[in-house]
Amino acid sequence: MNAKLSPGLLHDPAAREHTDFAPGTLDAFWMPFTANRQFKSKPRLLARAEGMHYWTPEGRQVIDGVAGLWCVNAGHGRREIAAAVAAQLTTMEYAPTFQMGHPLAFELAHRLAELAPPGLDRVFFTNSGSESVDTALKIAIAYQRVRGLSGKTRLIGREKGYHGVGFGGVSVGGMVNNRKAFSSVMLPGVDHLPHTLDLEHNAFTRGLPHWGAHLANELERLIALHDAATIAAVIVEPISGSAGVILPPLGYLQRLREICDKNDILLIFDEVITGFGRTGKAFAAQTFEVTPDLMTTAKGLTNGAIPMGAVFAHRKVHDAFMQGPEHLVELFHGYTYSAHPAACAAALATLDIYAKEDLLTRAAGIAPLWENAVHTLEGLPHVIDVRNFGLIGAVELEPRPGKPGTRAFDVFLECFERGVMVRQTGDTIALSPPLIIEPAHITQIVAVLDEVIRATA
Ligand code: PXG
Repeated sequence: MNAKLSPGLLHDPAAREHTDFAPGTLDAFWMPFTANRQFKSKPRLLARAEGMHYWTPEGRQVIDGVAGLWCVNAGHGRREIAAAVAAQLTTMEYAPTFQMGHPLAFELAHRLAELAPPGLDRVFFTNSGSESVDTALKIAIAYQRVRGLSGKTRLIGREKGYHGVGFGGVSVGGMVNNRKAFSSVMLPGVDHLPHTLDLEHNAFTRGLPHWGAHLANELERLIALHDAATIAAVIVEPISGSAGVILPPLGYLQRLREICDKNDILLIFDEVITGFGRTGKAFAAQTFEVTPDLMTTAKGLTNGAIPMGAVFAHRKVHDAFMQGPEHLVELFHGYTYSAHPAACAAALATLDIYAKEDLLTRAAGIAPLWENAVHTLEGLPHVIDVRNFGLIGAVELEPRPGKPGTRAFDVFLECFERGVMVRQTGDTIALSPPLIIEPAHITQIVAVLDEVIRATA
């Protein structure tokens, strides 16, 4: 190892070789969703990536069990994406999309509309999942207003839901740590459905649980409480990711759809993690055969290479806005970087890879092998549930008395030491590997998890 790495040297390509930091080098970066002081006392750095793997600065190979953060669906280091972005940046690095346009934005929206569930063929671009969620919530409320139903402003989310970190997203979200500091400044008029995680009835179910469809009927109770005339939309993740992989019971999403239809309420699917092949079709809406009115996406849209999100709107929602005088702006919403040219180039190259390599349906083929592999972890010490669907897996561990989350965190750390990157949330280990995963990778990931769970007290 060379001299200690100091802040002024961080830009140096040779920095990749360093893991020995001079005091203060890591201080300035206030890290997101991270125990900053703990991390900086023993940093875990990634310096390079290719295919299914990351490499640490010391050159240690780590298999990626979580596709970065559920986003690198086509695997790492895809040269086609890098080349498309580089070419776009040298041709035209930026163009506004407010009262102007550029060809890639229209081409991308068109390509996405072709992939989308039936009717969801109008696309609004954002830069992240959080922005997609807040955009969809605003579209839902504005949609009711343009129809003359301005009393329909209430939003219904779900306990344990994760919809990003905007004020709209945390208000409809249901993860207490993301909410409690902001509880007095949340959106008004929000209520929550109960979550569908139930170990008593469903522990160790393979695929979708059989018990729990009736939990969708709680929407009828909320409607009886608030009245449908006050409710704009219901938002749920078809499969919750951040809360530790919570699956929809069989028939649950269909039931939500029926109740929304009966009561003239929009249904929003947050497909930020389920979109782009994670469940075995392009979108979970297609896998579960339930079509929402609005669908939020991000992550896999650009394979994680450039930040971008997209909200898919049903044509009926979009067309409701296209009524007034034609010279007026229909929706007062948008971002400087909506449909950024470099992001569009990355997304188009990503869609080409997905098509060429059949990645959007690949999870369906490999899912049985994945399911069998992750369910071998049943019966290990402290394992209280194993859940799976498509190329998603979760192992829930019994919390240590009085120290929730620490057991799974220790498993996460030790897996990283042994060359496997997993994700910890509460006492659940979540898995969502790149969709290019091969059987040998599955064997390796599960074998290391098995060893580490056995070794973790
Ligand atoms: N909706 C859903 C369903 C998400 O999973 C967001 C919105 C927000 O996206 P942005 O791009 O604003 O972060 C997400 C994000 C995890 C994990 O470990 C999941 C997310 C982010 C970080 C970690 O499960 N999902």
